[in-house]
Amino acid sequence: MSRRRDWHPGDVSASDVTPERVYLNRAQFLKAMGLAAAGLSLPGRLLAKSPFDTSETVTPYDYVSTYNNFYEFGTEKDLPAKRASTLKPRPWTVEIGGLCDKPKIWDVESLIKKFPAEERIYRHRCVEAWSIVVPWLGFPLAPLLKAAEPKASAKFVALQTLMDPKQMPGEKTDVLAWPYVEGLRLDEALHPLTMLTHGMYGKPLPNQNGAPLRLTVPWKYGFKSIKSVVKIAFTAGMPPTAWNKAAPEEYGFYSNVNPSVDHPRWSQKKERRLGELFKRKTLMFNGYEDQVAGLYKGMDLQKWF
Ligand SMILES: Nc1nc2c(c(=O)[nH]1)N[C@H]1C(S)=C(S)[C@@H](COP(=O)(O)O)O[C@H]1N2
Ligand SMILES: [Mo]
Repeated sequence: MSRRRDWHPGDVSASDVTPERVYLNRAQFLKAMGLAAAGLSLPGRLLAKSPFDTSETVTPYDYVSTYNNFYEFGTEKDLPAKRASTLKPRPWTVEIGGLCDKPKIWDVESLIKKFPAEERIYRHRCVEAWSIVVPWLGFPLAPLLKAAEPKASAKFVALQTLMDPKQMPGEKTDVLAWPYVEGLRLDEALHPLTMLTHGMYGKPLPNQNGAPLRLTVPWKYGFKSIKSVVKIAFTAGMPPTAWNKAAPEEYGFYSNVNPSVDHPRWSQKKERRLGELFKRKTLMFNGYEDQVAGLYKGMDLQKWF
């Protein structure tokens, strides 16, 4: 009997699902994604617990799909789920360019076919001090970046969300400078924890969670995990980021989860896990310290917040 409470599509608040049940759901997901039809064997990692999984309780699907930050659909948490049906996640292309030898415009379908889907259960900590635990489906960003053959001068990666006020009505307002942009240092982007995600809870990603493809960087505050990505570019300098432009004294470029660096307007020491009554302590690097602390060796994380 697994100690971990688990999810399954269709009854996502259920707990203690058997490994067989998880297997079936994962197999069904692959079938739905066309992988079984394409004659590909099921990647072993989908059938077992990933070494990247947290063993913490998965947050019920209803929280994760109805309590969202996605300012392109409004600034209230309930609005993305109500309004994001105007987003058309197919057809969709993602351009990989900038300082690289093999730039390419990928169709999202061919990306998903080329890079095998993995399920990973990650913690996600919003800078607003709430958190969730989500079974994402996606693939590590590193092989996609390497396929573009970045030049030696490439030190950062800049990412951009779709700019289309018809599909994303919030882009008609001036709450942020659109399109939403984000960035990572190249070594952060290549870290094995960094994923491009196209599904969750065994199903394709709902629009409000960033369909068809969003970044997932679990040791950073949630706003680094940019949604509905259309462009990824290698750059020499630190790229601008949407929240840093909006309030530089509140949101730094790195934005690593760090309970000892408070936001100027609130503490970051604790967080509310959606669905739980009592606050829990926020962990350094959101609990991924063993994996990522080496990236920031010798850096003053009070300065580089
Ligand atoms: N394009 C875009 N990406 C975005 C946001 C946004 O407003 N626009 N919000 C960010 C914030 S603040 C958080 S906490 C997460 C929320 O992801 P979720 O809705 O899947 O939980 O998305 C991030 N990515
Ligand atoms: Mo957030």
